Amino acid sequence: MSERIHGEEPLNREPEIMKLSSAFITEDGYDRNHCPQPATEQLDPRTHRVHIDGCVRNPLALSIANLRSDFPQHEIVCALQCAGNRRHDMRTVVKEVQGIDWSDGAVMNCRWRGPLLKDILEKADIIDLDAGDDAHVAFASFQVECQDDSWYGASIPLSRALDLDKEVILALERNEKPLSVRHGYPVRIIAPGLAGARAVKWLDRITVQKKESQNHYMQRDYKALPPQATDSASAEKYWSVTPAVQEMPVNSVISSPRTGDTVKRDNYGKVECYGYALPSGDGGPVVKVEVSTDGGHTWTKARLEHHDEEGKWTWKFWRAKIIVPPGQPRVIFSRATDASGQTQPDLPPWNLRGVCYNGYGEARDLTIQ
Ligand SMILES: Nc1nc2c(c(=O)[nH]1)N[C@H]1C(S)=C(S)[C@@H](COP(=O)(O)O)O[C@H]1N2
Ligand SMILES: [Mo]
Repeated sequence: MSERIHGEEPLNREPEIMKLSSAFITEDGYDRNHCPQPATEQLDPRTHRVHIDGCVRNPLALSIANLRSDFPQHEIVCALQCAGNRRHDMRTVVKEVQGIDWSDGAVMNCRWRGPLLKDILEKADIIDLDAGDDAHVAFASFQVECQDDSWYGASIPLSRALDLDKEVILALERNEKPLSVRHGYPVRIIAPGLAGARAVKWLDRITVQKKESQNHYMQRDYKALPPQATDSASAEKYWSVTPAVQEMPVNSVISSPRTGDTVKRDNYGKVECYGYALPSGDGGPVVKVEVSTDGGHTWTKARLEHHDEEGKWTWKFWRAKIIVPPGQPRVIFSRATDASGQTQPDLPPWNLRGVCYNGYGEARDLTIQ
């Protein structure tokens, strides 16, 4: 097995799942782009500015040096995942969906470092918006034209941006090195627990405003449309009334064995399986993963691997040795539960864009020897 390249221009790829599941901190992370990557020369850290504007008394234009030196640096370890992760499962288990055929590698668990968005907004001095839950902080990158819009943008609720516990940062570093161009150099948003689509790369502008970002990728993509939206035409009337995906759901994946594999049992008649699990929004950490070999009737607890850097926002590796009778086709399911009590359903509602799929992790069509 190898990495899966879904497209070169723009670059969309996911690493090979066993490799991805072999290190707690991900070096080779997936790439998800709605636009070509900006040219490296274009991203000059000496001239790059992040503008802070909108409903603020003190608009700012911050250089990379400002972001690094004028604010305390905050480090978090968190998973970043595309809302389209596991779309392949929704397509094959339920029915056809629109979008890149992501398997389960559109996620990375990394160490990110940079100033807190909260500190920057405080310096910009927010004016009382009087907009309640509609108040949003919008992020924009104007560096390159996107496929469905001329720029890339997203927004998150202002309340989340100002909540210290939510740890939203302007990341300058990934895994103790400056961001690579691929992952958003010189600065990107990292909003733990939220869909990757909100983690705007090559960040140019932060705007405090009374409504969501009006960018295409906030308004007409990354939404779990109701099942009545079955094609692009019938989806039309639902886009404006369906909420944008923000928090990601609890999830788990079986990294080994994989669907279609032939597996030899050990001397005790057992098969070893392992994978990763992800908490819901800010409901982490994952506290339990179970596996089933009888279609979900009975479950066995998997062992959760401890890692020194684990926390509320990180993924969790799990491992189990389970008795599976010889023969085929055999199926193994996994099911994660997080600290907030959220548990994976067997099947979430189907949605046209195949986002937020979190049905049981699965390995099907196994031949057990
Ligand atoms: N400027 C910009 N930011 C972006 C995107 C993009 O296309 N352009 N893609 C978003 C999506 S949908 C995801 S899932 C993550 C992917 O981040 P990565 O490429 O570092 O894995 O970036 C987000 N930020
Ligand atoms: Mo994404």
